[in-house]
Amino acid sequence: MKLFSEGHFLKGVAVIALSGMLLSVAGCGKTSSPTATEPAANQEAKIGVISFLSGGGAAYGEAIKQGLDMAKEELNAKNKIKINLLYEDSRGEKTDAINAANKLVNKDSVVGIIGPTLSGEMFAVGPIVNGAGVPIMGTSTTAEGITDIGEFVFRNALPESVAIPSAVKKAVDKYKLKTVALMYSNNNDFAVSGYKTFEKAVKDSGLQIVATETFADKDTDFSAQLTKIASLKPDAVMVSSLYQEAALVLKKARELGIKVPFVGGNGFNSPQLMKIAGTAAEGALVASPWFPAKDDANVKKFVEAYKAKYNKVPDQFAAQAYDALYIMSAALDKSGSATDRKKLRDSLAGIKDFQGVTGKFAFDAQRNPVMEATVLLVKDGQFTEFK
Ligand code: 1QQ
Repeated sequence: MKLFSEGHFLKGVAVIALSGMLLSVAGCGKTSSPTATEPAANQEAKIGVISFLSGGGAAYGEAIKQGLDMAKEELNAKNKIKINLLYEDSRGEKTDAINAANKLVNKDSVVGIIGPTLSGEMFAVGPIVNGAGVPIMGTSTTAEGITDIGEFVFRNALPESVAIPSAVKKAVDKYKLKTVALMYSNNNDFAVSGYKTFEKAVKDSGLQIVATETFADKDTDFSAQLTKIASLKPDAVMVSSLYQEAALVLKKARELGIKVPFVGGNGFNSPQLMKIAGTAAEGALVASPWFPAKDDANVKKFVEAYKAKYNKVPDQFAAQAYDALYIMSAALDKSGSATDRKKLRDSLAGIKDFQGVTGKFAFDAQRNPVMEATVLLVKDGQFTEFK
């Protein structure tokens, strides 16, 4: 099934061997002419979206929906295959995500699925959707092992295995860290995976871990864990959780006099972190492929259009979702069909040269993104580039 091995891809041999299959598209409006069968005009592609649209992490899902809706409008104004997005709210719950996936696959007969939002949800629905032969692409699922679920599973979310080590390295270099405390939510698959990545990254950097403290999703009281951490005086604290818990951890930590830098995982990448934590979020670090102030024409155009439509700056989740629909649409066009799931899968797997708002993008042989992270620092309530 694989189009070519990772070795080939890394050596760049594939670029020559498969140049006929390459696809070059640009976010904000430009797609190359399809190289396969020219799609008939006005076919409709039904794409299911499973998203965290209500409950404690709904800001992630809302951003994702806004990014997708904006991309859909732009794409439908010019492309032959028209996209219809069928939204299902999973509330961040595995059982709801499974029900949504079954409905989209069996009842709505979607050609592909975008989502779900959380890695834990993807671990629950991925095997079902993959087994049904429906391509599914996570735009925010960053845990280890997501695409190992199967060959129909893709993601354009930057994996924590790439993001976390780059944030840790920058923090270590800049702040000359020697000791750290780790904290994570132990009933969230993404957070547990991120914790393991943090642990490896800090050990690789030669740091000493003075404490490892856990909590659960929806917890609101972190005083016991943070009182212990305060007494151990680490040089930094690393937190793997969604924004709600992360923001409350930051608030409590500052209250207890813990002034050191906090390094977060992908859960930190929502403006909700600053909204809930206020000034307690100052100094938090996180790696992301998205930086809205980037000096890049595509990024500027997207940020302006998004601001005009939604009256706010797009966050990472909006940007990755926006790119994801462009990637899906380019793959649909290239497959020449609005309904053939297998053709869409194979076409997606061939995306190698996509220029999106989150940068230059390709799927590697394991259907993970090849893209770069920027380390961001919360300063004056904004994500700024950490230099
Ligand atoms: C995951 C994540 C979350 C932060 C998405 C909202 O990265 O679950 O994988």
